[in-house]
Amino acid sequence: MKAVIFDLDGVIVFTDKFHYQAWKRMADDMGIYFDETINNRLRGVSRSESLEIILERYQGTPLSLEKKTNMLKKKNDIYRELLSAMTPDDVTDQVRITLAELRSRGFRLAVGSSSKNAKFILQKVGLQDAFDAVSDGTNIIRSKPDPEVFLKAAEFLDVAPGNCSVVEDACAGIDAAKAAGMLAIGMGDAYRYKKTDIGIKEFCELLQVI
Ligand code: B16
Ligand code: MG
Repeated sequence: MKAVIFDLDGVIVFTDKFHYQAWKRMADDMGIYFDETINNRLRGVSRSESLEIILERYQGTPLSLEKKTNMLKKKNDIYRELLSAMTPDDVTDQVRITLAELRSRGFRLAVGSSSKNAKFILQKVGLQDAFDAVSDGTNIIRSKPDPEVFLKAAEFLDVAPGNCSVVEDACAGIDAAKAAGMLAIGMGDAYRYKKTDIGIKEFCELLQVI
């Protein structure tokens, strides 16, 4: 292994509570039922695909593309406002120490996130210099489970996909890592997933498994 690619939400930071609050406000305004179980289905999924999942419960007249675009903007405006309150305290010491130790062992580190807000989040939590590359929702056409976001990360790092590990919390992200030909390390929801190569319960276990 020469490189480690990290998913962001659910691995490095926990922004799903902000996604939930933002989608909930938008869904309530539209009279659409939305709860935490539905929110769990949005992990690792792009913003526009998330909206389609939420709209499975929508029973009104068909929505125009313009209306959907407005809904996505509204959700993101609320989400960014919530994100702006994040500080370096939103990253645990365990994560910071483990990242620094992996780097000192010579691994190249990247972020591989579906989010278009990834760089903003990294800056808010003071991790903008902790990675050698960031591949995110702004440089891909297809989101997870497509391997594009991880293949781009490997390309940015100039490391062959077969020499990369991915750390993910979403099953769609593990599928993407395997489709990219990478070692898939699963945490949280992905800990027991059938395609996960190695499950870890704590972030610092990376120092033993890589
Ligand atoms: P945005 P990850 C993902 O981040 C989130 O898990 C997912 O819930 C979200 O819809 C997606 O980013 C897009 O985020 O609206 O900020 O572009 O887990 O891939 O780091
Ligand atoms: Mg995630």
